[in-house]
Amino acid sequence: MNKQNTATKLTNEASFDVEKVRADFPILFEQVRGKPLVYLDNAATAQKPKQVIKTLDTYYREYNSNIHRGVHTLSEKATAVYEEARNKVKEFINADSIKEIIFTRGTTESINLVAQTFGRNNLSSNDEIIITELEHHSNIVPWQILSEQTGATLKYVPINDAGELILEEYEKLLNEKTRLVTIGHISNALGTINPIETIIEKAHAVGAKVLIDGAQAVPHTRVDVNELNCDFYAFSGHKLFGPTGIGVLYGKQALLEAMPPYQGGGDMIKTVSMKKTTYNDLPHKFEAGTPHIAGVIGLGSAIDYVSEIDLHEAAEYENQLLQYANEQAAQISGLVPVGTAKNKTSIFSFTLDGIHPHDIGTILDDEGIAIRAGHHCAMPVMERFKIPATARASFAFYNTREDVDALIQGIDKCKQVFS
Ligand code: C6P
Repeated sequence: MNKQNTATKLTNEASFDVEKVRADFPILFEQVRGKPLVYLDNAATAQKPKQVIKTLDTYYREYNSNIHRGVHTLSEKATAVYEEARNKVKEFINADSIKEIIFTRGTTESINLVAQTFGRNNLSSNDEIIITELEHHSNIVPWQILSEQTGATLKYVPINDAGELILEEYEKLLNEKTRLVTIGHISNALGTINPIETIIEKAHAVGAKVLIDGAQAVPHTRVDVNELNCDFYAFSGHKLFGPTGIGVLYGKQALLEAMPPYQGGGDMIKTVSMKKTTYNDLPHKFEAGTPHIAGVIGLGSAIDYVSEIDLHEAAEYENQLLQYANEQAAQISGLVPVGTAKNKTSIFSFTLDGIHPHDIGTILDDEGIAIRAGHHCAMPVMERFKIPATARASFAFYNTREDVDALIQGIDKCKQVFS
């Protein structure tokens, strides 16, 4: 491993050394509105460790160059580091080959790529796609567009009052017409961890392919695409402590080989004549134009960083923070947690009687506390709970009990302001 990427190694099994980790994230020592920053908007985007920031700085200072094109030293170096990052992603999610790792702009683009290539090539008016009520808009709208284009029917798995998928209903929706099941690994609005192993197995039993939206999962859990046996897995770099504008689509090689290109342009071709174009091999067939080179290199560095952290131990620590937040919040009258799944990650969504979540967000911001307020790009979830919005605090492994205390005090202040 590159020395500059070596993150704080966490060896203590019993307790997570949060102070060591915090020291890696310079922004956590900033002030907002004259108060120390309490960053609880990690589900929207995670902060970046100094190792990733340094990697980006070094790229732009020392070897900024285009890739796969130049014969000069800088281009060769940039190409090597870019492709090394692809290998890191492959190892990180345990894919079989680097051919299965496509760089995209993020989860959203990864899902759109599958809809417009695999989807348009394989679906017609007799076919069905299953998604769920729990999805982020990025895993709804591309399928609605595809339905309009192909006539395929879109079906939704409902959720219960805790925000868990009703698996019996899923089983009822599955049939020989199901071509694709596309589902979030972890809900961004509620934190529900879906039983994707079962979902994948049942979809495969009727011959359907499965796409997993892993945007909220990769920062909290080890993902092994081989073990999961999913057909596609999508995630974004920025939620994994890497740069924005970069993401990954994993796809099984045979499926990717059979899919047409997503966009045309440089790098995705082998030959172009005025009559005909032949396409490049995987993974380049799906990476048209100059890619986000710094983003890919930064993502590689972020993967180095999280690979040094025991994500299982970190998730346990985050769950303790969630539990603590739930305990403290239970003392606050009028506070209603939204999303109470048995198996959930460190997302604390709630409403406060008589106070709009946007007002909660604004008052908390005055205290230097960053949360997200709104529908979280999951309007069907809000519709299901008959609410316009929630306030959402989302924890990462660098958050502390003091952050939770600040949140609870901030919520108390909201109540005072509105009393
Ligand atoms: N959720 C949130 O605050 P992009 O924007 O492409 O990096 O990720 C889209 C996306 C897809 N699926 C899930 C489950 C997500 O949570 C997100 C992004 C952020 O919850 C921003 S809306």
